Amino acid sequence: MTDCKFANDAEVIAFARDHSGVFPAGAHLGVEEIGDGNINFVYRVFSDDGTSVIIKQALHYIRIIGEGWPLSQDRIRIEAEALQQEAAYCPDLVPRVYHFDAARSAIVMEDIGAYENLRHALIARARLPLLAEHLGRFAADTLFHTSDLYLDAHRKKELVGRFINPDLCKITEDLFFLDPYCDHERNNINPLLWDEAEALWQDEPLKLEVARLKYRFLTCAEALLHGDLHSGSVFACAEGTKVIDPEFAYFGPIGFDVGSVLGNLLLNYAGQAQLPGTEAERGAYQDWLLETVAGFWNTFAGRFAELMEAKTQDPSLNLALYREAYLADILADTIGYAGTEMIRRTLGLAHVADLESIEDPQRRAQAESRVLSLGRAMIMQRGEIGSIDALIAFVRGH
Ligand code: SR1
Ligand code: MG
Repeated sequence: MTDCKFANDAEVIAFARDHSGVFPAGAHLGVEEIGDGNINFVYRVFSDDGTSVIIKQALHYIRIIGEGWPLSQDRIRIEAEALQQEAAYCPDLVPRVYHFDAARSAIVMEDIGAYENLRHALIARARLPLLAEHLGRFAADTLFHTSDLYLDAHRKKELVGRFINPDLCKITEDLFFLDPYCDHERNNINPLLWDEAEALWQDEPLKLEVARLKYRFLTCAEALLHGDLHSGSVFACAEGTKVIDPEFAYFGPIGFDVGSVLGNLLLNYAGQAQLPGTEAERGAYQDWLLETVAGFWNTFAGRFAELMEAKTQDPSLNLALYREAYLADILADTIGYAGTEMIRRTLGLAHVADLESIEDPQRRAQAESRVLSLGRAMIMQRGEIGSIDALIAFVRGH
């Protein structure tokens, strides 16, 4: 599979024509490479009449690093199977897969070009009326239906086996839970933040809590996670939402996915304070972001509790008190993992445009510093915050 890269545009076009079934015979097709992610190659193939498909191809290395960082191509099978799993419960919230091709290490899928990348939309202060409800439903339905609360014991373990994803998990294990907490060569640190980074490397109480979260990431096979549910993996518009890119999918702690969404909303919240615009515009958008945090969590928790009550077969797990306790544990994990996402996007290898697009280094450092201190506080106090309203008050007061 290592030599599967398309040699030229004609090969990409022929592949799309043969495996999508959407182009009329004889249609004239064009192609453009549109990938702006870190890891893969993404092509858009289009015809004169406006029909188009996306081809995502996984090579045997990380795109932004090159052959020096090899990566298993099994990730594209995992992505195709995860998209199938997600489509079983939220068909409206994921792109349609037309074809998976193991030999080419490629997926042919629906073009969601009418939707905007959520990260860019948030930076531009777009208000997306359906976002909170859609992401909350996506998280509740995909996570509940792949957990032991729904699946029978044999099916659950069979699925855990299909989604063993060691290379991609190792990226997260290192980039989230190792690099930002030491002077690692992969880190990317604003020089104005150097003193704060050094203080964090000496912060033993914080490192203890991060170790606890990391160990749960390594060992807690609770549900099939998307595994990389940051704003760049979501496309949205006023009418709908699509979640893409589940190549990091594996069985892990539910709070990791939920916390990734929350952490990314809060990264934008902190960035807004220094992005262009009047104070009133920025403040109003920060209010919308916090409403979205609450709407997302409330949809997720409400739907998850409903599914537990209606569909959990095991009577020893289907108890009102257990539902409440279970969601309280997920909230604590969510707050903690959100904190690790915020810290790794500030000190680690992979930064986010919500902060990077703040041109003035002083102002960027102010936003980054706020992210670091809020992320730390969320990790440390994740077990005490207790409700989404309390988290929002905590963020506002920080
Ligand atoms: C080298 S990969 C860096 C990041 O990109 C992916 O989208 C994941 O978030 C990963 O941590
Ligand atoms: Mg990705």
